[in-house]
Amino acid sequence: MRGRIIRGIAGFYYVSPDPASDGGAGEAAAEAEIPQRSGAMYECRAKGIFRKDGTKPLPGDYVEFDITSGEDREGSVRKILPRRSALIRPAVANVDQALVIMAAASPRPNLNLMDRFLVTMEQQGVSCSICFNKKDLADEAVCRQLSDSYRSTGYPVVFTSVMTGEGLPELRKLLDGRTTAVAGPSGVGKSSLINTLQDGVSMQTGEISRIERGRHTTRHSELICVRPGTWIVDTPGFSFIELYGMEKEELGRFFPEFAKWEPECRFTGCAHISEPDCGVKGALARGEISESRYENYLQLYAELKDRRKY
Ligand SMILES: Nc1nc2c(ncn2[C@@H]2O[C@H](COP(=O)(O)OP(=O)(O)O)[C@@H](O)[C@H]2O)c(=O)[nH]1
Ligand SMILES: [Mg+2]
Ligand SMILES: [Zn+2]
Repeated sequence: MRGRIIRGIAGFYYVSPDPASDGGAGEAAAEAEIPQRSGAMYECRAKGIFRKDGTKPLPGDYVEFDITSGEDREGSVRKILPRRSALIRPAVANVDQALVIMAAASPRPNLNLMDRFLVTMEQQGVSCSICFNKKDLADEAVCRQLSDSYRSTGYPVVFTSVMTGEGLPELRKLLDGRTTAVAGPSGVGKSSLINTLQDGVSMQTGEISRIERGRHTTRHSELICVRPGTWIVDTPGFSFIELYGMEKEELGRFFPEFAKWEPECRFTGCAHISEPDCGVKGALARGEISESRYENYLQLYAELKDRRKY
């Protein structure tokens, strides 16, 4: 059997079987199958091989597994299929993109946290989109400002409201056919959004899922199948992100809107802080790079500079 690990907890892996590998079920049956229903999930142990060769199954992994008890829906993961990608923070395999969610209002958007997240994803080579939720609670002017702040970054930005349904079709299109790691601080509407995005099955996630989700969402990532082929990774909410594994000199690379202007910097390796004839600062002065992005760059740069070297 083939399937996808949707969650790993304390040595157990919950595997959603690929309907196409399920005893010759046809295309139509595959489409009809709702993979996250608890009835269709297998609780698996991993075979000892993984411990020996040092690989550990991750949520998001496509695997081959053996059914050890069909009745109890138990199995054993035999093989991890080749990974397209693996995120380290959060630890998830086969993610196509990340979506960072903030509320446009209540709680007020924390753009510093947003930029930390975006930098971390750039560092890991994952493309990002931005969602400002609770549009119904925010002033037009605030939304325009948020949108302006990220225009030059190239990140897709969507404004949504679970309340009015605004922006949801656009968000769906962004997620369609891909595996998206969703992140954001708590209270911004992540759970509400994920629930409304599911094709009317949010209330059918089933016993195991319902019980364990409540208990574990804060510490474990979990894949949710929105539609066949479209997955959302609900990741633990965060309130602070520290940058790891980068030098201050690299930081500028993780602000994609800087690249266009760096050729205009007089000095190669320009940090875009106090150097004369800096293309990035020129773009900032003309409003082609947003002030909040640049300020967050300065803050992160200072943080990396002050970090104790070990
Ligand atoms: N007005 C408004 N409230 C929302 C919206 N989305 C979520 N909420 C509310 O915000 C609160 C937090 O939502 P929740 O989904 O639990 O956020 P999470 O912590 O990010 O998962 C709940 O009371 C939701 O009903 C929205 O678009 N508009
Ligand atoms: Mg939540
Ligand atoms: Zn410069």
